Amino acid sequence: MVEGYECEIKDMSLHEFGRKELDIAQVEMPGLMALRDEFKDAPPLKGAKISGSLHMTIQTAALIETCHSLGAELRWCSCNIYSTQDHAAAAIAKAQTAAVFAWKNESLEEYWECTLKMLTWPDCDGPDILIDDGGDATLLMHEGEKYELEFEKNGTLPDPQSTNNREMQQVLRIIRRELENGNTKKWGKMLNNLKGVSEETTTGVARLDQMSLKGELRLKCINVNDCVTKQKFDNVYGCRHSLPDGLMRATDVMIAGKQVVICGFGDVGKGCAQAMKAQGSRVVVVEVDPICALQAAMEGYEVKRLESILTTGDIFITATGNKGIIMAHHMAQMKNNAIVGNIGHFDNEIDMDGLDNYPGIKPMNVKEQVDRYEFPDGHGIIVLAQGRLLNLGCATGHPSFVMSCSFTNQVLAQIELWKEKDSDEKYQRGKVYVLPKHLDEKVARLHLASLNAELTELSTEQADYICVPQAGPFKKDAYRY
Ligand code: NAD
Ligand code: RBV
Repeated sequence: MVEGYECEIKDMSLHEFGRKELDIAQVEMPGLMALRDEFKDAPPLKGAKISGSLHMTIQTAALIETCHSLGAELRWCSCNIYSTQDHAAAAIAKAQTAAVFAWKNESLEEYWECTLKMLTWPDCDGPDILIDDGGDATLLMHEGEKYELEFEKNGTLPDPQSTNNREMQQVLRIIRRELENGNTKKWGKMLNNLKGVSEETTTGVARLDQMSLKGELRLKCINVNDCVTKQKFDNVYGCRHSLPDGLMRATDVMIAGKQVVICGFGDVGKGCAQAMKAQGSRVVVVEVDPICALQAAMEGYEVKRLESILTTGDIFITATGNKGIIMAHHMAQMKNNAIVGNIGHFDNEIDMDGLDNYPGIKPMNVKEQVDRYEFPDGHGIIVLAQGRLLNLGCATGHPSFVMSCSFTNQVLAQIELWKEKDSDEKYQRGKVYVLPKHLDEKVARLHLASLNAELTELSTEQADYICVPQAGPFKKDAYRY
């Protein structure tokens, strides 16, 4: 590991490569570049200390440097142990546009140590605003405060062995160590100081909503995922691009002709199914929601239960954001060399523990992020990225153009939270908000020119006739796109 100006990365010598790719990416990220230009004379994030937990990729580097150019100071880590692009981390560390703690192939212990460092600012209580992807940083702070209150009440410390969940063991280990070191108010003070969080992904938003419902959420939150220009672009078209990218880089398998099973036909599943269909595969969808199941059927996909296609499927992809989707006993019944991968945020969609502990199982590493598991009868399956999101584990995640849409929303959310830092009128702690539609339309507008798209304008008569303002918003909030 290279340690220096507040960074822990794999290899600083990769910085030139990272910078070259970043320069190319910026041309593909017109939304972010437009914000840099719009606010160049009055940087709206001036004075803000931003902590970020989001895949440390080239696209994220462009997000970091946009926030930096808008006046923020940043500390960053990845939100997945396999998703960092080491040359992106090196470019940021070299330019010192953020303190970076991330490398590809972290252990779980390293991952949570990086999260701790990203949240711990020298000489103050913590960050002013947070960018989170999946909610791990938010979780650490809230769990931390919970145990601080317990400790204050009766001196008890969290016990990492009290749970079988390997991630939670690390969370509890870190919280315990901080308490033992006398940092008994760290997380509470951090939460009090924090002006808010903007959350990137479906699963992170689900976590925030649950905490809010239970009255446990301590932060003002902006749900970036539900911006139309995020959810209906990144989740759909991003995955449409990066699922086949991950599959091909990992296995180079011929997708045409194969039976591909997509579990979950939400936004991500829709993009995945489209990509597989376009490759000439026969797509089968597994769904629990009758509306999504009917949508899948109307798109021409077969809709089946997993059990019905276990022995015929060639490629199985989970995209549900739920847990326990493909279990070890399912994998045991699959064809020889069936490929199993997940593109949902967390690694609990595929039962990796069950597979690792399957009686007589023989795991064999083929290459980075590709493992073959052989069952006692001699047949095996190929698992991608150990069940973690394969588009970022086996490939480089979504491409720049679509991430420009997502990240322009992220920057707008950060500007909002910072602008409203001294007031509780617009945003209140414990609640989750979405950005107004006019900003969503602005983000889309910023991306049209580089695709040579010509936008038609409404006449005043037409605008009156359909009852919308001539310059938008063009749809009601409930419109589904
Ligand atoms: P979504 O809610 O739109 O879709 C999930 C779908 O899964 C729903 O239609 C739901 O009915 C279905 N589902 C739930 N449980 C199921 C089960 N047991 N069997 C079959 N189907 C089931 O969510 P989304 O926006 O599509 O996101 C899915 C996941 O992907 C989330 O974890 C999200 O955070 C993640 N995500 C990943 C990337 C990436 O780059 N890898 C990008 C965007 C989102
Ligand atoms: N995602 N980021 C990238 N290239 O940086 N690719 C995908 C990238 C994000 C995407 O927004 C999704 O919601 C989230 O990763 C899931 O962790």
